[in-house]
Amino acid sequence: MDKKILVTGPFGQIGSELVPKLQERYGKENVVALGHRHIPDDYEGVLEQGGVEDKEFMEGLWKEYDFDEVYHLASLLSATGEKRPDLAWKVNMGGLKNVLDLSRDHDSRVFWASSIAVFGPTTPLNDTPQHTILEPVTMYGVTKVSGELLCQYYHEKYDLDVRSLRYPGLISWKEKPGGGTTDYAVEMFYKAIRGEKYTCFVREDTELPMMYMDDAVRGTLELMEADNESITVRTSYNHSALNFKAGELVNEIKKHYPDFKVEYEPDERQKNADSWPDSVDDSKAREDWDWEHKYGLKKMVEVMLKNLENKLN
Ligand code: AKB
Repeated sequence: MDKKILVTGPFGQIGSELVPKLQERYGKENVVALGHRHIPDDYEGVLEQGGVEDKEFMEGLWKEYDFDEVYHLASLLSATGEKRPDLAWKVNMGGLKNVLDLSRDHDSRVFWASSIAVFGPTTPLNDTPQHTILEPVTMYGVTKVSGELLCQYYHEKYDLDVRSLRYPGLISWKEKPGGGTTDYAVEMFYKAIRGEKYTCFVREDTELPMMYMDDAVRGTLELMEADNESITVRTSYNHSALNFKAGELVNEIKKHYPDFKVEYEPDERQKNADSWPDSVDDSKAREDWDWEHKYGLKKMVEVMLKNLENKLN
């Protein structure tokens, strides 16, 4: 029998790339996209519309489709979460609780998106270990740490098969990120190609872990396909590829666009960036389910520019 899959947040930065991959693997008719407000005109596939925090609505979905797998991506990100902390709590925690409860009751496998935002100023800054101090200072980070503990609790208490990744900043060209702190890394590419000056909202020396979207999507699918026995982390895996300072990314883009100009005007998002690690140790993911990234800085910039040039021209 075909696998039925639910994707929440299907039209965001990750979802818009994950959904086509899932449709290819499992058939368009088997992947249900749960959209909320913004539904792209060109989406082809099964669509439902509603909020993840609405329990009755979510119960109705499970009754109708009896999902085997859920990719729960819907979330407010760090910058929006600071503007609307109550809403961030409601959507991020309410949505996850509903997904975990229904998956427990219907025996669905869950993927949930966590983030490097679980870390905070007291976390070791370099090569941040898998098991370490988690004292985030953003509401987004607070919801991600709480969510990780809830996932582990459901696994321990109810044997729920829940898997998760702490995504770094994700760099992609299909859909722009929205409401995050790492968004500057994507915005730069748009400005460089359009021949416009970029005003960067973090300092030049701000260093963060980042990843090209193809690696992130492949990692997500590989984690979900891994044998149950090989998964030893039920909070969320550190997931890493590359890390660079904002100024280093500018220099790499300048190799292709020498006239690209950037000025730095840090805003309130600098505080979020400063509270996150420079680099993350993801050896547990590499040991447990053979995670391997494919894109370093040079290759990521080349591919990103090529794809975005095609898209914009
Ligand atoms: C954000 O900047 O909020 C996200 C994240 C690191 O989770 N991209």
